[in-house]
Amino acid sequence: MFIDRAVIEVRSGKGGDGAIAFLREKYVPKGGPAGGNGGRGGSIYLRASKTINTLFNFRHSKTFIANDGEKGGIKNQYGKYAEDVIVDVPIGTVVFEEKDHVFLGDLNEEGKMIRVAKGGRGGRGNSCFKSSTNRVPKIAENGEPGERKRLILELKLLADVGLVGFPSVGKSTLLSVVSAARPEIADYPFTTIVPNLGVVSVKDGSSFVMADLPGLIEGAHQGKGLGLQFLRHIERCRLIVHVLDMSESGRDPFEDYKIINKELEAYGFALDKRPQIIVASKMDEEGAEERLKKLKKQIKKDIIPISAITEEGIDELLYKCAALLKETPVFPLFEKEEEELLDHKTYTLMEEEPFFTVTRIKNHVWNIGGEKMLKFYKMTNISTDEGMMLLMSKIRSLRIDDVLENMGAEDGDTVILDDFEFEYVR
Ligand SMILES: Nc1nc2c(ncn2[C@@H]2O[C@H](COP(=O)(O)OP(=O)(O)OP(=O)(O)O)[C@@H](O)[C@H]2O)c(=O)[nH]1
Ligand SMILES: [Mg+2]
Repeated sequence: MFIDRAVIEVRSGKGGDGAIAFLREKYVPKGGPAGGNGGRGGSIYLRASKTINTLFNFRHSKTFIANDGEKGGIKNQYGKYAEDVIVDVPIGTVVFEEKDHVFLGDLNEEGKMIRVAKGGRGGRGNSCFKSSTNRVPKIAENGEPGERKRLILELKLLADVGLVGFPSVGKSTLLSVVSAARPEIADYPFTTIVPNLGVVSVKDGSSFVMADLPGLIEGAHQGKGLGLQFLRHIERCRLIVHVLDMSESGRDPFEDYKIINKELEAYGFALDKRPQIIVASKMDEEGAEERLKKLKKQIKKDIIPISAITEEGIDELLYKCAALLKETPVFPLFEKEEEELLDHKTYTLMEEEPFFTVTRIKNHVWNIGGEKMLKFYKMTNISTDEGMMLLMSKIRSLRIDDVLENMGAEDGDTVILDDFEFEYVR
């Protein structure tokens, strides 16, 4: 069975809570704040790996969980961060978040990784806060919660050549003749209900992968017949072999040809722009020659006549496929790079005038500015612990740490907001 779609759940770890602690030293009467930061929770990554060929192992909704970061300790001890979890998936897996079907990435190259659930940041311990009015704060941040998502994994067939055509035109038969694949063959429509793959070795020494796809009918792009599900599989084929039935099937091959091409075009993804080889099948049947003659006048393009029974035209077809593949690049499925999309959350806060700005003052020192942010700061009484907590939760909800991270801040960097200072925590 060929499984090409799976739903999994991923849960990244929560950040460890920051600690509240004080140094008590003999000759320092009050001591200073000394609560350490919590460690970052583990993230979850998907990685493309050639060691896996199908999504079979993900068949029963699987859950992947990363650990939480450790709590911060006393005496400024940092909590330990949790290890990230890396899940290997087959090359060619495309990842969507189930909710709203948001595209997360295309794992189309060996070793490529995408982060699908981000580990929560560790909370700041009280030693992080330095203000002139509240020198010994008794507050700490809790760790940021982890993310929980359901993901749809889709593996598209990585076939070079896709056989398309109406049901029963002989697609599976052709695949069985040119490769070791053994698809089901019968004279009723929709015999093939899942795609079959075969490796074709051409006599010139080259080889390619051919996919036998379920038959298409008019309206396939709207889901008719086996429809959409299978148009999806053609997306990655670099070359289309369009099979037309020359037997006395009662159908008009020219009509078939036009209908299928219309379906491909309507589906999008520039399918209609892929090179296409037109094949006239079942040439051993009576009357096939006449029908081919007529078809050639109608289509006015090269048509390769073949018969799976006499093997007429098979070599010619395979040579033609191999030659065209050499000059046909892989088609990009999505225009956007996933790097652009991954951290998109950070940039959704933009108003006409940003609430805050972040500037690098010098190495490891950052300044938060912006009129609105400064106004908020001035109106918050951080000489009380409650006030300071309010300020920190504002900083968190604005995702200022994420912006700092994107700008290259490092763990322990100093962040200045007017006369208040705190540490950046990774
Ligand atoms: N005479 C003759 N019959 C053929 C040839 N190729 C296929 N057939 C017959 O055509 C019928 C349909 O063949 P399949 O290969 O199952 O057709 P298909 O295009 O895969 O059909 P679906 O899977 O339903 O889309 C079968 O009865 C085959 O034996 C051929 O070259 N010559
Ligand atoms: Mg078939």
